[in-house]
Amino acid sequence: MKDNISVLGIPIDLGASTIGTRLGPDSIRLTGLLEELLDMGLDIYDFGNIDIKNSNKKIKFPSNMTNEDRLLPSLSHINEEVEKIYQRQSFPLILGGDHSLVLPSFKAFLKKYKNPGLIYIDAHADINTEKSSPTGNVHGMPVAALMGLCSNKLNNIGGSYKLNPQNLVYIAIRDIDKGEELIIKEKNIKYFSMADVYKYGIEEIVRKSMVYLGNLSSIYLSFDIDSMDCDIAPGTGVPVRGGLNYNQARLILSLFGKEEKIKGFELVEVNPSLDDKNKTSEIAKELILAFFGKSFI
Ligand code: NNH
Ligand code: MN
Ligand code: MN
Ligand code: MN
Repeated sequence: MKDNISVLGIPIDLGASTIGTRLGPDSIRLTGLLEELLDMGLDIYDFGNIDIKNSNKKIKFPSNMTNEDRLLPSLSHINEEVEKIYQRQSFPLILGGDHSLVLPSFKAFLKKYKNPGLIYIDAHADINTEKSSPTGNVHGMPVAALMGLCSNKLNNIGGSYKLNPQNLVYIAIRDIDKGEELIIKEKNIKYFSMADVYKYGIEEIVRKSMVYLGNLSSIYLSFDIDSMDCDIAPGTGVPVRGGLNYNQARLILSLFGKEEKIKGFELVEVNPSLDDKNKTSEIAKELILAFFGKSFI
């Protein structure tokens, strides 16, 4: 299935702390990603970018959801558009956009596949609720909303389908808020920290993740570019040191790309306005090509 890809850009930054991830999909496209995928012999159908009404201001709401007024309808709209690409027999590739988009994108996946898994590669856990969030930025909340832990207006975006906490694996997390730590402990959520990455190595982390999710038949991969070390991939809004290096990121994606059970992939949080000469978009392209089987040598 990974030889026939449906591409969708989601140029949103309403959920992020800084504006600019709305430029992510086009910046990644400009690197020639789709042309290189075609050169690899893959079939591509480009659904283009969703039309999102972003805002250049960050407006606070009593709900503690920044930009709530524009964000909620945008997330519902994203869910409808992602469902359209799922009607095509193909492998979905989503280009973000801030990470709030995983709420509607994974809801579409939850609707299509029974009891799916989620592999979440990120410096952050994105499991704040509106109550626990220190920032009010919704890109720090989608995982909690997928489990039904936020307010219903967020939980019910794209339907009331829920992610089972036992079907989630975090990789590369290293910047967790207090409230998030409590939820991860209480729900006994599986994670591999950067210390685990160095202790076991990438191949073993991938193997352990697949074993942990072994009884599931469909898994979604959500890759936040800030899982990488910010000295390597600086074009992102909440940079954190000590992340995956270039080879680790490329290897992890090439190994997950070979897994048949992985049936959807998104790469999010590239912010070209914070980047250094488009380096982060170039890296994003290389990672996506690795996922779809570009050889290392
Ligand atoms: N945990 C912080 C928050 O809730 C940061 C989240 N930022 C991200 N997540 N980039 O991936 O705002
Ligand atoms: Mn719509
Ligand atoms: Mn994230
Ligand atoms: Mn992150």
